[in-house]
Amino acid sequence: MVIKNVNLETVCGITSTLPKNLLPEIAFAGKSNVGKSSLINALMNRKAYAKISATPGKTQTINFYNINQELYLVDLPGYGYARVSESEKIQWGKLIERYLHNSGQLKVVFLLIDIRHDPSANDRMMYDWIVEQGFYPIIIATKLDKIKRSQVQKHMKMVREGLGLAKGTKIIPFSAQTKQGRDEIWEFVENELLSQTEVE
Ligand SMILES: Nc1nc2c(ncn2[C@@H]2O[C@H](COP(=O)(O)OP(=O)(O)OP(=O)(O)O)[C@@H](O)[C@H]2O)c(=O)[nH]1
Ligand SMILES: [Mg+2]
Repeated sequence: MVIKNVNLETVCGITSTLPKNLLPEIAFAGKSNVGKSSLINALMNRKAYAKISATPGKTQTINFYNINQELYLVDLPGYGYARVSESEKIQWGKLIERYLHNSGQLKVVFLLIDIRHDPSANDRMMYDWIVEQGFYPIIIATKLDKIKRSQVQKHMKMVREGLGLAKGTKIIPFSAQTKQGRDEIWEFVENELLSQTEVE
């Protein structure tokens, strides 16, 4: 994908009306601090257009990035962030659910998992939730640069088994630092959009 322009077009909080976009949407879900915003920056070839932070809970809204007037990359709020109130967590959950349930343009959902760690109960819940909404999530195993190359296969297996992935579910290892996996993600998105247009 050649990035000509990017624009943070819509920001939705818990009380916002979600936009009725006409362009296809590609969403990124995952626990707080897993690297969603960093991945979106890498995909957009921008250093820090999407706000990233070492403090979890940075993205508390659904952010729609318009790419080339062709599609949207959608940054979802991170879950599992300890330092917010229970009621706030529930409201974010409802916002994400409302989005997954109502977007007519959502074509691909990526679920990000930190390659270093066993998926958590929240990760499994998110995976099941996405599947229940009728999507086939693609897993992105983030922070690939943090483990030794010799450990990659073992960790991918841990992620696959920890989430109880449906057979054939794709896992793409990715590093925002080295950009490894970036081209594969764009290739997947472009192929998916092409094939879905053909079916319609
Ligand atoms: N080494 C390394 N660090 C990463 C990578 N991706 C993200 N990080 C770091 O992890 C931290 C969190 O990254 P974010 O992109 O803000 O994570 P997020 O998922 O958007 O977090 P929330 O907005 O809180 O949900 C930052 O300090 C990033 O620099 C990666 O691939 N490699
Ligand atoms: Mg973020």
